Amino acid sequence: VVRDPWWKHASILEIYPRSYADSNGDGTGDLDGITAHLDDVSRLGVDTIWLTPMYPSPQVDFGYDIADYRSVDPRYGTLADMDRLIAQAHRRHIHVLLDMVLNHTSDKHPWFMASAASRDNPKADWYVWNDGLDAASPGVTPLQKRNVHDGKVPPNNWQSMFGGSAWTWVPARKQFYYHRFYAQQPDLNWRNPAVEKAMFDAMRFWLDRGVDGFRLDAISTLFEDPQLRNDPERGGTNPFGDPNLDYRYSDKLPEVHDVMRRLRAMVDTYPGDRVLVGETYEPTTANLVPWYGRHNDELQLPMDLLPGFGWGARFDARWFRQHLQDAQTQLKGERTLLVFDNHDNPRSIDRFGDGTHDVARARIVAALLLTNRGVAMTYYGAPIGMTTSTPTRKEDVRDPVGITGWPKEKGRDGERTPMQWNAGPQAGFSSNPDTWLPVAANYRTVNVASELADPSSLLQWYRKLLALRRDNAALRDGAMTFVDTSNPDVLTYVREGETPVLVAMNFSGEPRPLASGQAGHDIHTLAASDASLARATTLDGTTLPPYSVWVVSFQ
Ligand code: ISL
Repeated sequence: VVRDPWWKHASILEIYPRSYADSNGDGTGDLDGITAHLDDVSRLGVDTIWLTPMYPSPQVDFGYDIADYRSVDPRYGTLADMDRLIAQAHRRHIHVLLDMVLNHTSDKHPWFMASAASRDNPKADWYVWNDGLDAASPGVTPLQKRNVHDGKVPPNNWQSMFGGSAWTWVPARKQFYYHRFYAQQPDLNWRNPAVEKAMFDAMRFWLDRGVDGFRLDAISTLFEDPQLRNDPERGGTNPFGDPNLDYRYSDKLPEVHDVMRRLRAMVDTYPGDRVLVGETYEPTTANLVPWYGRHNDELQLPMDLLPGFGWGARFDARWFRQHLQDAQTQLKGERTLLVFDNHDNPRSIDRFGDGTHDVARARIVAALLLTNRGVAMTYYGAPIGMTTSTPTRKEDVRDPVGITGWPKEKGRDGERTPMQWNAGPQAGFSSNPDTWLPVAANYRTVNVASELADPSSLLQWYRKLLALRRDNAALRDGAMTFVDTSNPDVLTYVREGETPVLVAMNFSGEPRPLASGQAGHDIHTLAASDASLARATTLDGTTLPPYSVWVVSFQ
């Protein structure tokens, strides 16, 4: 018997260490805080945690600017704490994924400090350096002209994702370096084999310590166009006041797939089915296909971020039916990894809510996430319905994206507020009233302790669906068959199996009849958002209350 690798059925919880649990009272979360809550992770019912970066870092981008890939930031603990976290997680059969930032390091990483010191040092070619152009040369764009040093401008119009030029001048080298993100996040030069070796060695360091895989940050951005061509302007301006660019020449270059294949081969030398999850922002399902690799030899789990981001995802039965169908038909049986929530985007409860039925709609989002055939990923706080608490005053903003982009772009603090454990001081996150971001105002009702005590809470709904995903054979692995496929309001599918399971979701604010074409079976409700559904006796014609979900097995 060949058993599926564990990750094919994983339920992953993203944890933002700064915000999960503060064990030492400094107002910032830490590793011991996470370890202390592993029983809560088990109780929720996920089997995998992904920690966003906990490595030593100046914290300009809250850890996505790494200064040492083989240690732990003292604010979060020690390497011994990390070893204990991994061991304690494994004792509970929880897998641990770490974040791996391959595109860039911190500008305080010793590699960059050496590289920036002169043009001839052992690390001189580890980053993307360029002499620039004479400011007076023809074709120089206005954007380049904002960045003149010693009569030189950057070689092209590339912009940082976080605003301003993507090139920063270093007087010691009389050259610019490229940074897709903040200037404090210089891009590594992936055309230099020494860089690849150093980064793979860093990953081996953690694989040897027992981590079960990595979430690869901003993975599409590793390579830049060798000719450094100008990105085309798309018209209009972005929230930072710069022209909108199409990131054609610094994103998704084909070379990244060669690295992914070598990386996968390296990771596959380890026992225990280690897994590579990718941060792959793609506007369509078809665009995700290349990330799996032509021979399934790249990422096992590229993230499908469509539901978690822009690109037209709507609280709409038709949109999600199409999206889930695309995954079934286009991904050749590979697992999807739907992402609704993460540390970069407003929480889905707010994006898909209407202000009145937010929790009811969140139950549907939970059902979409947890009853589809794929790997599920949720974000800390989503299962209790934590909301986005975006700062209303510039002086309260901590995310530099919000500081430079204010007021059009308010940054990502809103989705990173402290975890709400209970109704006590600081929501049980910290003993210190001075938490790094304020606790959201709704913590007295929206918290783990209150929701555990309430059988009708969103948390109990998540727990129920997570348990079904784990224990019910059809939900775990069964093919998805969509029924009543032109219904504009009700999304219905069957997860096939010896005992099939029907999932029906009414996206509308009106009652709607279920049209399953499955009348006459013996039925057994597995989960129902409304008591009336638990009493239903037929699969066809049963009234689905507004914003309801029914998960029902039949024979
Ligand atoms: O945040 C985004 C959309 O809301 C993306 O543009 C995001 O900046 C990009 O996908 C990369 O994100 C990742 O790398 C960044 C880091 O700031 C993000 O937190 C991380 O998820 C740089 O390391």
